[in-house]
Amino acid sequence: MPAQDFVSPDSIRAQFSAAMSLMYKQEVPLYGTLLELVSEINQQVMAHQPEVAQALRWTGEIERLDQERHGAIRVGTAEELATIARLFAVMGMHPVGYYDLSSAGVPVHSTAFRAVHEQSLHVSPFRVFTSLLRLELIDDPHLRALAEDILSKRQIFTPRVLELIAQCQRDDGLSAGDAEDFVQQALHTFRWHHDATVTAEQYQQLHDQHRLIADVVAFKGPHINHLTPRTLDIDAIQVGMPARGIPPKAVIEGPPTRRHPILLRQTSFKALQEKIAFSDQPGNPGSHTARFGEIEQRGAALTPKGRQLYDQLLDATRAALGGVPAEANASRYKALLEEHFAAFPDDLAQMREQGLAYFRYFATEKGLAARDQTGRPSSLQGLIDAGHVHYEALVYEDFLPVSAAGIFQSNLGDDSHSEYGSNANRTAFEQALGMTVQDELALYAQSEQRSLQACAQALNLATL
Ligand code: OOG
Ligand code: NI
Repeated sequence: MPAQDFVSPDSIRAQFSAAMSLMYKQEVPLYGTLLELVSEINQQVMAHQPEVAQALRWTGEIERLDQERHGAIRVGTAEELATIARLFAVMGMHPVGYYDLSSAGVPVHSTAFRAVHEQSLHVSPFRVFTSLLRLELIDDPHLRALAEDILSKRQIFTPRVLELIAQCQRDDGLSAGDAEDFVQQALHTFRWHHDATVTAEQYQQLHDQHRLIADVVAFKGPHINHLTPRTLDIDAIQVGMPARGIPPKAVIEGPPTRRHPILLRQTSFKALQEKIAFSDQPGNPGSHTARFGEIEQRGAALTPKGRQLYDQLLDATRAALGGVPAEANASRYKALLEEHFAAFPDDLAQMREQGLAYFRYFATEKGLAARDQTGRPSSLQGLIDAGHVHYEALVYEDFLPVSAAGIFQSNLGDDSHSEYGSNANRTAFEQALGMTVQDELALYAQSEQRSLQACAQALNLATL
């Protein structure tokens, strides 16, 4: 088939993201309630804060806002991870970043599968935070062997999806019909399974070691454990959740409230208790808690310098709190966070001048009108000062390890703190994945560079 008859990976991703959202709404009705709340609050923000709406118009994010969401899965073996990578590649999603969660007591390491080019992100920013269980961190050899044995027997992909992945790799694309088929087949991997693959006793053993281990090992597949819409005002969401019957976690993860949001703020509601059937007692249901809801607010992508400042301020906040943020110290944590983050300028011009964030640059009407005039400014700062170039922060497309650990913990229950020490092992993760993960900072830098080039071209300048 000629390549022009293939559907673009971006469009397959958009279809898949919509299909996942529909499936999750049916499986977890509270997710639907959350979507309504988010949409209401987003409309209010756009109506009452025209500068926010205007910024979203410049960057085009206004068009992607409604379809913006991320999900998360946890896989059990290297082979599953490598095949998931091939499945996501069909949709133009590539592994970006390495996250070590072991230091926070969660025996997994992770990456985010997402589109990498701003044009693709514009079509569909759908991302999946994907974690690989680290059985090597479990010190009970009997249990490790049990888990390995159970995992080696399962097949989380349908035969047809495996065929379509291979076909796409061979032909370098899928036709519209095959793409539709692919989306439907791929959905099966992420579905919830009411039937556990283990006996009640095995489930208990896995669960006693760590609830996460039971969640990964005891089921037929890596059910999507949450889908997360993007809000423009997470504080309003946090306050608005209880009235809708959604109990929020105690604190919002990430930076404090700001006029110009940075990185990522997240909150979630507690995981649902769901009935499951064990393999040896189908008539006597047990229960499992895994799936939950989450909301995110995205802000500026930070440069290495900005990120270092963020990490430093967050560490200092936590050190001052002297413990993990929870129900009992939530308001003190919030106050400490605000106090410490006063050192992070809340002003786009300052953030730009100090090299704290990445930006996107646009030629303005005024700049375009003056493009052939002699004597106009030719430096970036000069063009900005003259109103020939406008800039907005690049949106952060990734995740944060400390926040992710907080999200994990909030739905594992506060009682389940485990110790695994710090065990980052990016090489082992990449070996399991079968490829290297991309460096998110390089991606933002490239994106910024492309916008500068486009700007220079539009303004008839050799370079900027
Ligand atoms: C993933 C938790 C992390 C996020 O948004 O930081 C996450 C999980 O619970 O599997 O989704
Ligand atoms: Ni999440």
